[in-house]
Amino acid sequence: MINGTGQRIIERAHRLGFELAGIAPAVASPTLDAYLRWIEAGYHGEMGYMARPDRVARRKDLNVILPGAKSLVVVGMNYYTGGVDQAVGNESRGRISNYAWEQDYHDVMLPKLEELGQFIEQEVAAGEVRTRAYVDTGAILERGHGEQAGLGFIGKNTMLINPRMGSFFFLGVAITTAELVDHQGIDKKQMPDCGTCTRCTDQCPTGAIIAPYVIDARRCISYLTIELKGSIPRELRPSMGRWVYGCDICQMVCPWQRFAEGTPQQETFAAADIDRALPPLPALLRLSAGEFEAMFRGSAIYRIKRERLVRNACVAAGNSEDRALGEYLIALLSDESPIVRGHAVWALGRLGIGQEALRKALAGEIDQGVREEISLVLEG
Ligand code: B12
Ligand code: SF4
Ligand code: SF4
Repeated sequence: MINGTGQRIIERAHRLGFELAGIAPAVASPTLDAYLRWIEAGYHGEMGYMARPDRVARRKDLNVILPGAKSLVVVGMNYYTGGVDQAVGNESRGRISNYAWEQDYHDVMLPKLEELGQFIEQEVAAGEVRTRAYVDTGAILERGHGEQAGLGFIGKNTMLINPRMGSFFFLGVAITTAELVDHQGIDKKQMPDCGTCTRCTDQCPTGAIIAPYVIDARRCISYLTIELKGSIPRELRPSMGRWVYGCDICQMVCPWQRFAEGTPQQETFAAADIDRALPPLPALLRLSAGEFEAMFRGSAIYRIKRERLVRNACVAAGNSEDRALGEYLIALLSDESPIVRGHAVWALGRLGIGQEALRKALAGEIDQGVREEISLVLEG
C-alpha cells in the first residue's frame, strides 16, 4: 500500500496540475523484456540512443540513474483540447499532432515535476532523500511504470490509456530514494483492456503497428516526421497523408477517447488559432529559416528545425491533390537543402505537374540523391 507520505505527494501532484499521479516501486518495468526484444529487432531505427548500452542498463536497473532508488512517482498531464474542426482540414492544410499545437510539454511539465521533487525531499526527511525528475529524457520505460503506478493500461497501439481520460496525456516520472510503498507492495488497480478491438491496428495508415502492442517505429508517421533526419522512404510517403509533425490516428480511432475531456491545464496546449493545428501548406512550403524561428520557438516543433518541417510539408503537398501548390514546390527545387529539393521533386511527381521545371532542375543538379528522385519522376 502507498503510505501516508506517498498519499500527500499524490495530492500535491494533483494540485500542481497533474491530473494523474500514482506510485510504483523502483524496480524494472514489467515491459522490460518487450523493450529488449524491440531493440533487438531494430524497430527503433535511427533512434540510436534507445539502444545505447548505458541507457539499456538504466532501464534494467533504476539504481544506475539514482543509487538507492526506492519509489517512482509517475504523473500524467492531460493535453486534450477538444480536437479541431476537421472540415477545415479539407483545404490544403498540413496536420500537426495535438500534443504540439502550442507550448513544448517538456517546458510545462519539468518545472512542476522538479517542484514535486523538492516537495518530496522536504516532506520525507530533508537532506536524506534524493529525487530526480524526468519527462521523456531519461532512459525510463514511462508507460510500463505508468501502468504499474495505476495510471492506466497499455493498449494495442502501445499508448498508456486511462479508462476515464483516454490517452491524450503526457507522462513524467520522479525517481526517489524515499520509501513510499509499504512492505506489502502496491495494490493492483483493476484495469480494463483492449478486448477484441483492433481499430488502431486496422487503421494505422503505414502499417506501423506490426502486431498488437508492437510498433515498428521506422514505419510510424510520428518517427518519420519528427525523428528521421534524412530522406523519408519513398514507399511510405503516399501513406503519410498530410501529417507534417507527429500523428494522432491510432489515438483518435480508439474508443477510450470518448472519455477524453479538456481540463484547465489544456489552455497551455490549445491551439491559439486553426493555423497552429492545421497550418496552410503554402505557408510551410515557403517558410524561411527566420520565419521558422519566429513561429516555432517554444514549441516541440522547434526541435526538428526548418529543413525537416519543409521536407514533411512537401510530402503532405504531394498527398494533398492540390496542384495549385506546384508553384511553391517548383520554387523549392532550388532550395539550399538537398533533402528539401528531393522531396519537392517527389511531390511534383505525385501531383503529376512540373515536368519542364524538373528537366531544367536536372541539368543543374549536383546532388546524386536529388538527381535520382528527378530521374524517377521523369521516367514515370
Ligand atoms: C521512442 C518513443 C517514441 C517512438 C517509438 C514509440 C513506440 N511505441 O515504441 C515514436 C517516435 C514512434 C513515438 C511516437 C509517439 N509518441 Co512517443 N515516446 C517514445 C519514448 C521516448 C520511449 C518509448 C519506448 O521506450 N519505446 C520502446 C517500446 C518497446 O516501449 P513502449 O513504448 O513503452 O511500449 C511498451 C509496450 O509495447 C509494451 N508491450 C509490449 N508487448 C506487450 C504485450 C502486452 C500484453 C502489454 C500489456 C504490453 C506490451 O512494452 C513496451 C515497453 O514498455 C517515450 C518516453 C519514455 N521515456 O518512455 C515517448 C512516449 C511513449 N511517447 C508519447 C507520445 C505522446 C507519442 C505520440 C502520441 C506522439 C505523436 N502524436 O506523434 C506517438 C504515438 C505513437 C505510438 N502509438 O506509440 C508519450 C505517451 C503517453 C501515453 N499516454 O502513452 C511518451 C510517454 C512521452 C511522454 N513523456 O509523455 N514515441
Ligand atoms: S502514430 Fe500514426 S503511424 Fe504511428 S502507429 Fe499510430 S497511427 Fe500508425
Ligand atoms: S483502438 Fe482498440 S485495440 Fe487499439 S488501443 Fe484502443 S481499444 Fe485497444
